[in-house]
Amino acid sequence: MDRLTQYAETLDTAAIKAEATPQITPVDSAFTVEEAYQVQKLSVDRRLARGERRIGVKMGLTSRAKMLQVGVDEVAWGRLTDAMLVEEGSSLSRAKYVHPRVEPEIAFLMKAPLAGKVTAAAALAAVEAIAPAMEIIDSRFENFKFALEDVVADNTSSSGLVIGPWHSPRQDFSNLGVILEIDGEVVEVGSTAAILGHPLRSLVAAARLVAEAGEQLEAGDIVMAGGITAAPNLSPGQTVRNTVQNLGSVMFQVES
Ligand code: OOG
Ligand code: MG
Repeated sequence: MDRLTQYAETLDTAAIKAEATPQITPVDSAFTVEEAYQVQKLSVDRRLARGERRIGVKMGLTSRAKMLQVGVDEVAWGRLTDAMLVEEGSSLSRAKYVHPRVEPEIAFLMKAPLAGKVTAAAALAAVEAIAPAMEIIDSRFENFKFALEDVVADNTSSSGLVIGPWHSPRQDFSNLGVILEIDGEVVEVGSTAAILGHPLRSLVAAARLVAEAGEQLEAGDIVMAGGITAAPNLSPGQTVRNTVQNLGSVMFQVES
């Protein structure tokens, strides 16, 4: 088995078992970002071979707050499958994760394919709807510590997503207030402007990055725009809610 296939298997198994695995880059200094994206694809292909279905992509590290929290300052993307969907208003089990965190985000629903170098106007024209959302991220690496290559190989820590009510994108969503609450207490506040200055820039970047991998955004795809604030840890018993100005809110609970 070649080393990239080996990394993909290790990361996929770590996710299934909810057990942390050592970082790759400290022992393989030649590991490149390009190879890391190959590992990501190999690992998600294992999920698809088990019957999971591709539902879209996620952008990561699109805000200063996120870049600072994990010490990686380059935008990255990952692949989403139906098994990662957490029903809005439902409970997830803490035991299925290594060390989960939650990010307030917004999501795009695509109505047309999009790929390559596109303008913001073209990206907007391909959007059916926008929604308040949360991503549950769970690095498979020990201590939630990684370099860019590691986190890309690990499908950018993707673990779950919760989507709130869909709204028309024919509104100004460039600077909407965002409030993340845990058990009714405000733990993070921000603005959709934290996402690269405008969330549409994240969609433009997604179209370019997936095209570099020979893929495209499809009609019906969900695109997660990226965390707006730093991501707090999740623990059993919590009720977590993200409220986005004009878009309403989205919530889930954490069980043991
Ligand atoms: C990497 C994934 C970051 C986001 O929205 O910025 C991400 C991580 O923090 O583990 O999903
Ligand atoms: Mg995210």
